[in-house]
Amino acid sequence: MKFSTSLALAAAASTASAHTIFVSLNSGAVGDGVRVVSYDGPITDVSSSSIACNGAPNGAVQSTNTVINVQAGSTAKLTWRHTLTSGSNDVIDASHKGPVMAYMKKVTDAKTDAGPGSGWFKIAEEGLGSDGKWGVDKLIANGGVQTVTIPQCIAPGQYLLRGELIALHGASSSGGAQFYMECAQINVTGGSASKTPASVSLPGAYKASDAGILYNLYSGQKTYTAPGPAVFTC
Ligand SMILES: *[C@@H]1O[C@H](CO)[C@@H](O)[C@H](O)[C@H]1NC(C)=O
Ligand SMILES: [Cu+2]
Repeated sequence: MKFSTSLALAAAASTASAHTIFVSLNSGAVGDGVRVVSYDGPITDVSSSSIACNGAPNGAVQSTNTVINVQAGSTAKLTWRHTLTSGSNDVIDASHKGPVMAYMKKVTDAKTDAGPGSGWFKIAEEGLGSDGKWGVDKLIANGGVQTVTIPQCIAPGQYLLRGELIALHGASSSGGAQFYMECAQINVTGGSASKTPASVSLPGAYKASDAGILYNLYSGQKTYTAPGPAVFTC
């Protein structure tokens, strides 16, 4: 048992230098209001329930009793780090190019809602810019901080805020895209509730064959279409 564990750790270590975790929201501490996993590996099966808020095979999702108040219409800062203890100079390996996105889902209780299922809408997306820079390039340049706007027109109340990064370096073969995500527990205050976003299911919204998931990063393509729905706007 001990032997097989150390073998597994050795195998993981050879690729672990490149992974990432959404560790904290706004000025919160690591894992305070954000459900982190201890292992920074990707989800690669888009039909897995772990595509919503992480989980197997990356270990148990750590629960947190914090729900972070966020004003509708304000910006939220999602911090990404290579591991739970990395600094701002260690966000993710630069080879891991791809989009950085965020989704939200209205829930009754942000502390207990597991995440998978319907109700998800996209609020932010940074794909491939006309300057050739990916969302991941900008995230690294910004010290791992992803800034998103919480829509002003949604209903107040509790939500899960899902930060997502897709690394495309292996995405030219099916199942090779690496999905990284965590869910933060937030309480939106002051929303006007004047619009109800159309929503999708996770798992469900992504197919392994989507143009933004089965993608050759090295063929010189100048455009990229991120998977999932269009970004919701007020
Ligand atoms: C959410 O914010 C509202 C308005 O400030 C407050 O009444 C409510 O207690 C908050 N809920 C949580 C779970 O923090
Ligand atoms: Cu990696």
